[in-house]
Amino acid sequence: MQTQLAAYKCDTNEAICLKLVRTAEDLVDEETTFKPEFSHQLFENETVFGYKELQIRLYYSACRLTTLLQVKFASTVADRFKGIEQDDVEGKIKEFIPLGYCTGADDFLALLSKDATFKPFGELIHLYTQPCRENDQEYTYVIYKADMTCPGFREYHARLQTFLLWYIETASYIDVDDDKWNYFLLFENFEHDGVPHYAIVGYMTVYNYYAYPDKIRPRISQMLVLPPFQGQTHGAHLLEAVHKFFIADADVLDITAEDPSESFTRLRDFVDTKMCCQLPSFATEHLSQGFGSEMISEAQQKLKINKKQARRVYEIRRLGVTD
Ligand code: CO6
Repeated sequence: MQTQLAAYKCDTNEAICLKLVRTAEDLVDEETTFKPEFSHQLFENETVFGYKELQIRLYYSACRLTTLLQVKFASTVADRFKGIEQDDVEGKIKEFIPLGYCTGADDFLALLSKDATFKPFGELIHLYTQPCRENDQEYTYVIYKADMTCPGFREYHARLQTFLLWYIETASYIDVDDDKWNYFLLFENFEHDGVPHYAIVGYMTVYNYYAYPDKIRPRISQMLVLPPFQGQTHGAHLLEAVHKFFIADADVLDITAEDPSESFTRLRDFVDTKMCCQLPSFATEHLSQGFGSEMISEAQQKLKINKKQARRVYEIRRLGVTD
């Protein structure tokens, strides 16, 4: 009996299928599916009980993030063993995603055409182009700074933040009524049927902490580049653009990060080192003289990088020039 029941145990990291849908074909294309890294915030031990061949489809339109939720399976434990119930998968997911999602593919596809009229929220702060890995075509990427006063952004953010659960181990939803939050969103600008579209690539939330006596210390709280776009330098572009946005603000003392993960630390080291390379005090000829006060003050004043991080950059630069 125990082994028969064990066959109804499902790994939720495998069962959950995520997608960013641009065209109707994407809906049935296995190649566009990606999986969570974590699902423990919803499912204890990242498992659910009671299904065979469970597939939890959580698909989003690439621009508006119109959502489709479908729970598919071959059979349930109740079909075979009377009196034993399966876990309520849909009920659990419903607790975490905003209302208004579709459950039928036809409804979802009918709404997909609305992606053509989607425009990013807020103000454009940076733009860059990059060749696409697959077809070598140049793509344009835009970074916008949004806030909760932008019409529709509150609802859009509620859909966007659902991705955090799958990729940041300790992620939690933020209090969007607190106006000290800054939102930076990165989109890929592509053409479909001659119409420009803006597909979400990633985003960052930054909280404006107070710094004595009259300054702000922005703290990066959440950063996510969606899996289909990871490892293509978009994270570096987003982090550098946000950093430069705050450098230009005279009220900002320095920029910090909340509980940085290993991958974020690597990214920040790369971006900070790249920026510090442009400072005279970090020039190769000064590195042999050790970590000096000139480095600390230049990094602080020109780049709003604090002493501890400036020291890390120095170590990285020093290592880079050591035979
Ligand atoms: N040349 C050489 N190397 C580069 C370049 C260039 N031009 N640009 C970036 N890089 C390096 C960079 O240092 C990274 O090094 P490795 O990881 O050792 O390969 C790497 O290339 C990737 O950089 P990329 O810009 O491609 O990063 P990505 O777009 O994938 O974004 C990420 C990084 C961590 C944001 C993303 O992978 C992600 O969203 N992961 C899941 C969620 C997550 O872990 N978020 C961070 C946790 S939240 O810590 C947190 C403090 C808060 C914000």
